Amino acid sequence: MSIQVFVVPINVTKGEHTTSLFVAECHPFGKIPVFKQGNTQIFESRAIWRYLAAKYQADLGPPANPDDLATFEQLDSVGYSHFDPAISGLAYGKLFKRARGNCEPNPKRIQELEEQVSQCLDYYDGVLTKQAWFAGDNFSVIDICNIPMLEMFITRLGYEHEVTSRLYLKAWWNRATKCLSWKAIKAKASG
Ligand SMILES: N[C@@H](CCC(=O)N[C@@H](CS)C(=O)NCC(=O)O)C(=O)O
Repeated sequence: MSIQVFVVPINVTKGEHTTSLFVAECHPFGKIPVFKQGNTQIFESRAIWRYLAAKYQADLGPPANPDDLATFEQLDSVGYSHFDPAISGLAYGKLFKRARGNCEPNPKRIQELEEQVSQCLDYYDGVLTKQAWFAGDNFSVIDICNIPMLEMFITRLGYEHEVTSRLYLKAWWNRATKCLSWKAIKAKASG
C-alpha cells in the first residue's frame, strides 16, 4: 500500500490538541491522531489504519479464519489495553506534564508504568521468537500501530535499551522501520 499523506504536526507539549477548536472539529476527546480526507474524518488510530487498509485493499489484516482472527485481536488488544496506555502514561508523566509546568513526574507511578511496558515487551518478544511480524508471516496493522508508540518510547522517552536488549523485538524494530517509509513520516511529522 502506498499512499501520499499530508502530516499536520500538532504540538502536544503546548496542548494544541486540547483547544476547544480542535476538540470541536477534530477529536472529541482532545487526542491525536486524527485522519481527514474529503468528507471522511476518523479518530482512534486502529480505526484509521483499518479504514486505510480496507479502502486501498491492502492485505494488512484482520484475518478471516476464526483462530487466526482470535490471535490477531488478542494481540491488538494487548496494545490497546496495556501497551499504548502505559507508554502514553510515561509520555504524560515525563514529557507533557513537566512541559506544561504542572509538576515533576511521580517516581512511583513512573516505575509502575515502566513495569507495565516491560511486561508487554517481554510478551511481544516472545511472540516474535516464532514469527517475523506481530500477526504472523505478514506485516499487518498491528505492526503499524506499534511503530509510533515504540518510536516515542525509544527516542523521546529514552528507553532504547528496553528494545535493543530484547533480541527478537530489536530485529522486528529494524525490519519494521526499514520497510515502512518511516523516516519520511518522521521527517514530515517533525518538520
Ligand atoms: N486509543 C487512542 C489513543 C489516543 C492518545 O492517547 N493519543 C495520545 C498520543 S499517542 C495523546 O493524544 N496524548 C495527549 C494527551 O493525552 O494529552 C488512539 O489509538 O488513537
